[in-house]
Amino acid sequence: QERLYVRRMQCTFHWDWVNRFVSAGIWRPVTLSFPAVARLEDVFVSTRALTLGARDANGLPHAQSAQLRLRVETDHEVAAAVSMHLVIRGTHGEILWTTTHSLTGVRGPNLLELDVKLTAPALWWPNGTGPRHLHTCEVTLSSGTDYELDRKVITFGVRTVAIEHTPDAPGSPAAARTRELRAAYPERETGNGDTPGVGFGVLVNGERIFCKGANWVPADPWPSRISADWYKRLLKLARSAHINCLRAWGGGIYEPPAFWEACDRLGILVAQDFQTACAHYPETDPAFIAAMQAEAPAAIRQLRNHPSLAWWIGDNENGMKFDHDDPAMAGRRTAETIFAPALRQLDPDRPFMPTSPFGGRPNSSQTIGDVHQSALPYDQAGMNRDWSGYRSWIHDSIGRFNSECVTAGCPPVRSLRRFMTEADIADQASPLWYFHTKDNPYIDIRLFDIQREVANRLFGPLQKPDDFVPRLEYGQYEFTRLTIEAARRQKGYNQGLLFWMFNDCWPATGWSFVDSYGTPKAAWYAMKRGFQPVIASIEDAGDCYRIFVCNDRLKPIAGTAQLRWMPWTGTALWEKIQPFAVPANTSCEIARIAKSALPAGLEGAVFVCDLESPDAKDRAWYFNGLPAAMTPPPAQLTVRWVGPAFCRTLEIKSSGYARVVTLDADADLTDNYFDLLPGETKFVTILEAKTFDQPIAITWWNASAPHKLIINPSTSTP
Ligand code: BMA
Repeated sequence: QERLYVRRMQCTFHWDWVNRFVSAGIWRPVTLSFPAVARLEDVFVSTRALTLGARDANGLPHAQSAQLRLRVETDHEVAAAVSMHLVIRGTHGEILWTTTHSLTGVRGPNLLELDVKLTAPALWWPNGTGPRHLHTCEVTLSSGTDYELDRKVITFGVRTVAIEHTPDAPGSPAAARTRELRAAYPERETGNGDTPGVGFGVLVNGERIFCKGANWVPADPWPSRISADWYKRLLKLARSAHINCLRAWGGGIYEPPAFWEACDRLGILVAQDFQTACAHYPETDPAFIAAMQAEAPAAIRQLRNHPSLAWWIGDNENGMKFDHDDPAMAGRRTAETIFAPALRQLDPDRPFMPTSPFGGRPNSSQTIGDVHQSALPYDQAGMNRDWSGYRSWIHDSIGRFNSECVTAGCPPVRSLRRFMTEADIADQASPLWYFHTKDNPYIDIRLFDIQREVANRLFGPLQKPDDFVPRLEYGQYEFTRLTIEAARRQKGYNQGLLFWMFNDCWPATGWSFVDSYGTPKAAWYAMKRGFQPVIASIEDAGDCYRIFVCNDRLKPIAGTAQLRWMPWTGTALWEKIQPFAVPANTSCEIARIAKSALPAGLEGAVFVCDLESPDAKDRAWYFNGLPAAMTPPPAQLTVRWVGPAFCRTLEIKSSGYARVVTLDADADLTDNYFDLLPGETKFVTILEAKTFDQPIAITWWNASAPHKLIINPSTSTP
C-alpha cells in the first residue's frame, strides 16, 4: 500500500468512513528563523509529583505542593552576555515563582533544567471531576544590556497522569469475571490460558478516572480548512456529552493548538497515537526510520505542554493480530527504538503504550489491557443470529478498557439533505447511501447494510418509508445507551469506554456521534445521558432485575430510586421506592427485584427507574423483549413554549406512552429521541441554536395522524 511509504494523514488514502482524497503540499504555517545571539528553542513544564491534602465537599483532593520540572532549550550563535528570566503565574496571573539565570558565555545548543516546588497549586482536573486551572510559564532571554532577545509564554496545568495495570487478585470479583469471559468466549482469548487478567486504570492526580468518550479523527479531509471556532464547536459538543477522554487516532494528524487549547480548557484527556494505523509499516526501511526519527520528537515537543495530553500510544492496531510479548509484533520495533527513547528524553513523566489495543494473546483481549471490542455485529453471521439476546451480547462486549467500540447510525434528515436528494434518502438501495458510508475490506458485509440490518433486527421489518431514517438513527442510540450502561455497571473491571468515533471527516452515515456539519446525531443524546456523572441502569439477571447506580463523583451520593412497571396507558402496575447510598467513585447494585415478586402479566410494559437525589437525576428503563415488540397504542402530544422567551423551553405532554420523541431543530437541545410515560410532562430547552426563527418539527414513533407537530418560533412573552 502506497500510504505506508508516505508520511501524511493515512485515512484519506481511503478508510471505512472517508473517501480517497490524497492531497499534498504545505498545509500549516511556515516560519523563517534567522541566527540570533540567543534564541529560545523550547520551554516545557511537567508535573513530576503532587503532595495531596484534604478533600473538599465534592471529594476533590487539594494539593499541598507540586514538584515541577522545567526544561528550557536555547541556542546561542555566539558566546555573549545572556540572562534568562523565568516567571510562573497562577490562574489569576499572580506570580507563584520567579528566578533569573545567567547563560553568559554559552555557545550552541543548551538545556537548562530546573526543579520547582509550588505550594498549594490549583490543579487541573478532567471534565466532570473538577476545575481546569491553567498556569503560565514566561521565559525571557535578554542580552547584557537588558535588550530582549527572545520570549516564550507557555500554558500548562499542574496535574499527574498514571495508568495502572493491576493483575486481578486471586479470588477477586475481577478474577471471577475474567474466568467467566474466557469460558464464555474462548475464541476471543485463544492464547491467554489462565494467566491473570490485567486492568487498565487511568489515574489523574492520584484519582481513578472512568474514561468516557470516543475516538477523534480529522474533522475535514483538508484539515487546514478547519477553523479554531470549528474545533471549539466540536469539542464543546464533546464536553456537553460529558466526555472526559478522546483518543486522537493513529490514521489522522497531530492536531493543531486550537484543538489542544480547547481540550485543556474543557478538561478532555487525550490519548495520542503516533500516526500509523492498521498495517505492517516498513520498520526496517531507512527512509521510514529517518522520517519517524524526525517526526516523533517534533510531535512530542509540539504537544507535551498540554495538560489534556494524557498518554502516548505507539500506533493504531498494527499489533492487533500479534501476542503482546511477540518480538515480531508489527509496530514493536518502531515503538521500542524510536518512540520510547524519544519519550524518555523529552516527555518522561507521561505514560506510553506501544500500541492500541495492547495486552493479551493476541492483543485486543477483553481480560488484559485495552481492547477494541463491540457488540455490534460486524458480519453477516452476526446478523443471522437470534437477536433476543442482544442486550447480553452488549453486556459481554465490555472489557477492561474499551478504547474502541463501534456503533453506527445515520445523521438527522436535515444533514442528509445537504448531500443527498429526497429521492436518494427515501431509496434504501440508493448508491449515495453506500458512497457516503464506505466499506471495510476485511468484513463480509457492507457497512451501510449493517445499519439497515440492525434496524430490521431491533425494530422489525420497515413498514412505512418515512420510518427508514429514524430507525437508522435510533439503532445507534439503542446500542450506545445499552453499551454505556453495561460498561458503567461493570465499573472497576472496566475503567473506560471510548466509542468509535466521535466526529466525521466528511458527509457520511456511520460511526460518528456528531456529523461533519457539527450536528449531534441521535446517539450523541444517548451518550449525553449515559456519560452523566451519575446514572441508573437495569440489568435482566434471569430470575430477577438488578438495579444499579453508577457514581463517578468523588463523593458518596444518596437518594431514592422510584421503580415502576409502566403500562402503555394509565398508571404504574407495580411501584417501589428504593432508598440508595452509593460510595464515591463506585457503581453498585442498589436493589434486586425478583421477577416472582412482580405481579404476573407485566410483560407488555416498561420497567422504569427514576433517580431522585441532590446529586443526580436520571432515568433508566428496561423492556423485556426486542424493541420491535414495544407497540404502544397511538399517543397524542401537546407542546407549548414556556418560560421567558429568551429561555426557549418547550413543555411536552403525552397522553400515553410515546416512543422516540424526536425534535428536528437546527439547535443543540437538552434532550432528544426520548420516550415519554403516559401522562408525563417533559421540558426540553434549546442550548445553542444558530437561529431562533426556525419552526421545530416534533415526531414520535407511535403518533396517530398528523404524523408531525410543527412548533413555530417562540412568540410567547413571560
Ligand atoms: C477500528 C479503527 C478504524 C476503523 C474502525 C471501524 O479499526 O481503528 O481503523 O475505521 O475500527 O472499522
